[in-house]
Amino acid sequence: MSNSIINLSRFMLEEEKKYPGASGDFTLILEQIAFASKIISREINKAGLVNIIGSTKSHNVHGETQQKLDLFCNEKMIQALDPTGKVCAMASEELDEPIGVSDKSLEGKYVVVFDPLDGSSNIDVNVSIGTIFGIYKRLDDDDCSKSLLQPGKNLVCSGYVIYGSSTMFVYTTGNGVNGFTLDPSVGEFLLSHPNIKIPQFGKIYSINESNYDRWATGIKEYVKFMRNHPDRQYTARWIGSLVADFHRNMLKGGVFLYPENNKNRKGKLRLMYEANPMAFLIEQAGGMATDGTSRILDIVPKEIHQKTPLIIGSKYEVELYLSYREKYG
Ligand code: P6P
Repeated sequence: MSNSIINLSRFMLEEEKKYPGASGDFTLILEQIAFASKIISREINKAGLVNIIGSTKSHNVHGETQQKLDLFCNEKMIQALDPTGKVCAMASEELDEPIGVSDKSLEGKYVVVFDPLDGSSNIDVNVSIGTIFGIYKRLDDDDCSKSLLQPGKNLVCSGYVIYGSSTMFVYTTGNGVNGFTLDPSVGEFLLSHPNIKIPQFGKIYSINESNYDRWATGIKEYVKFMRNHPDRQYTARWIGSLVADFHRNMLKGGVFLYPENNKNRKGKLRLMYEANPMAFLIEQAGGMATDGTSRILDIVPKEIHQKTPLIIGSKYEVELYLSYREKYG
């Protein structure tokens, strides 16, 4: 591929050529997610100026107050995907049940899971937030919604969009991780971070230490060790937006932890549209993702909104966590 400026569309077409039998359906889905993210980026970047900031009166399935932008972003993702006729089912953090698709989509060969706007509590204070998505092939089953409950190892694509100092589209189809930065002047995502690899050792650990007293002993001992590692100087960073903490750690090296605690016994993050897509990305970038006992991508889901502990990042720090849980519980 020449070293000229590569936009996302061209990159996707080059990728598609590697699959001679490709119908273009998958590329269209990905293009539409990128399109929706541009609309979302535009709204987020002016959220402070229009009456779109603030909470609605409604709550999602987890009982969390839905911000106006949450619902806007959810709607844009659905509007972008449904008309393609290539997606036969969708699941979103913002809706209790899988999203019914229009009749013509019933023949769609793919299903999509997404968190349309992760980190909502940061919207009103202008901190980075993101969209997370995963794409599966439809299983040979008439009931398309069953295809939404696949383990993460079946993902054919996952990615996120981070709405921060710039808007970036980062995704994998199993051939490495590539990052594209939005140039708003032309409305194009341009390849800015080719073939992202996470350092094997990090300098950052990300965990909400206000949960310290609710943790099992192994987690406490691990965090105490990270504070005073004999060989490595770590710093703590916690933005409170998974996409932002994850993105920084993937580029700089480090570990993000949201383990179980005695208030959130299954952890807080959702398996299908948060942990799995990030786990696919981090493994493609050379890192690891676990729930403390199993590889995240191996977990067989039981329901679309189920939660999981998530420890994800550089191999050294994740393996060290596993050793502490094995030793201390
Ligand atoms: P806490 C945002 O609500 C989120 O789902 C993730 O994006 C973030 O990492 C986590 O929850 C923050 O949780 O308990 O620190 O507010």
